[in-house]
Amino acid sequence: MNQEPQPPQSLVDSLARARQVLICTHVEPDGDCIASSVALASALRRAGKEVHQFNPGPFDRSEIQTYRNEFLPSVPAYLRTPVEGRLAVVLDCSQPERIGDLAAEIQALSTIVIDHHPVSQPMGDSTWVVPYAPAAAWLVQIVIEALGNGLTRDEARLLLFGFSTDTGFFRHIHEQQSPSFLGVSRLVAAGASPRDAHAHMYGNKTLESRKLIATLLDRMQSHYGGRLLITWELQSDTLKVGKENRDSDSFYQLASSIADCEALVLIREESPGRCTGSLRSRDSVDVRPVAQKYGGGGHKNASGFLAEIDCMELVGRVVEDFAPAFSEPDNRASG
Ligand SMILES: [Mn+2]
Repeated sequence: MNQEPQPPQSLVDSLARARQVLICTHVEPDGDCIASSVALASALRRAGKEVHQFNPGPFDRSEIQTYRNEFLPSVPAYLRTPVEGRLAVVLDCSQPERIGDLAAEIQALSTIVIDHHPVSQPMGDSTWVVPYAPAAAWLVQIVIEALGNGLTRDEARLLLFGFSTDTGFFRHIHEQQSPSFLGVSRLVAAGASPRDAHAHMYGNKTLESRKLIATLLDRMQSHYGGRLLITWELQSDTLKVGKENRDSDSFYQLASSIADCEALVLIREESPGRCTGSLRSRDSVDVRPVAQKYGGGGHKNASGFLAEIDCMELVGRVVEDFAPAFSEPDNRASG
C-alpha cells in the first residue's frame, strides 16, 4: 500500500455543491475532531459557503480550549429542516450516539460522514470511512485538497495538530499507515511546523498537572504479572488541580513505557458513583470487549466507557474483566 485513499466523488461533489454546511463532531471532543472541523470550516468558507460548527462537549482538554467558542452545543431549530444547498457533515465518528443529541437534530438533513473508526453500519447518505487512517484530520485534508482550493497555512497547522493528537505525535503509526506521511509532508510544505505542533501539544503544562500524573503513578496497581496496569483519579484529585490539568497522553506515554505492560486502564471518578474508563493496549490485546461491557467502544488499542459504578468497585471489576485477555500465557515471543 503506497497510495493515499481517495474520497467518493459523490461526497466531494455534494460538498462542492452545498451552500450551507453544518459540521458535527463527537462528544468529549479531542484535537483530531476539533482541528478537522475548524480546518474544514475554513476551507469551505474560502469557497464562499456558510458554515456552522457543532459539538456537544464537554471541552475538557486544555489543547482545544482555543476553539471552543467556534462551536455551538446544539443545532438551532431554523437549521434543522432540509432546504436546497444545506448539508450536514459528521467528522471523526460515524455512529449517531457519538454525536449525542445532534444526531436527532440533523436527522432530516442530507448528511456526509468522514471517519476512521471501523463500524459495521455508518450513518449518513454519503460515507467515507477509512479504518487504517491514523486520524480523521488526514482524510479531511484529502477532502479539502479535492475541493481544489489548496490548504492555507492555518488549515495545515490545524490538520497537523489533529493528526498529531490521534497518533500520539507519530508514536502510534504502524507500517501499514505509510501513505499518511505523504499527507503530513504536504502539511509541512504548506507551512505547518512539527516542532511547533509538538510544543503546542506537550509544552505549557502546569506543575499541578505533573503532580496529578505522579499521584496516578503512585497509586498504580499491577495485575497478571505486570501485563495489566490500572490506576484511578478520584473526584477530589480532579477538584484539587482542575480538569484542565488532566493530561492523559503524557500519563499513557509514561505508564505504557513500563516493561511487560500490555494493557493500561485509567478510571476517573467524574462524580460520586459515576466514572469514565480509558483503556489502552499495546499490540495484540483487544480492549474493546471490556469497554463494550459498560456500553462504550473505540479501537482495539484505545477504547473508553462511562459507567454509573462506584470508583473502587469499578477498578476491581475491570481487573476481572481482563482475565480472558490474559488467560493465555504471554506468547509475544513466539508471535
Ligand atoms: Mn480521530
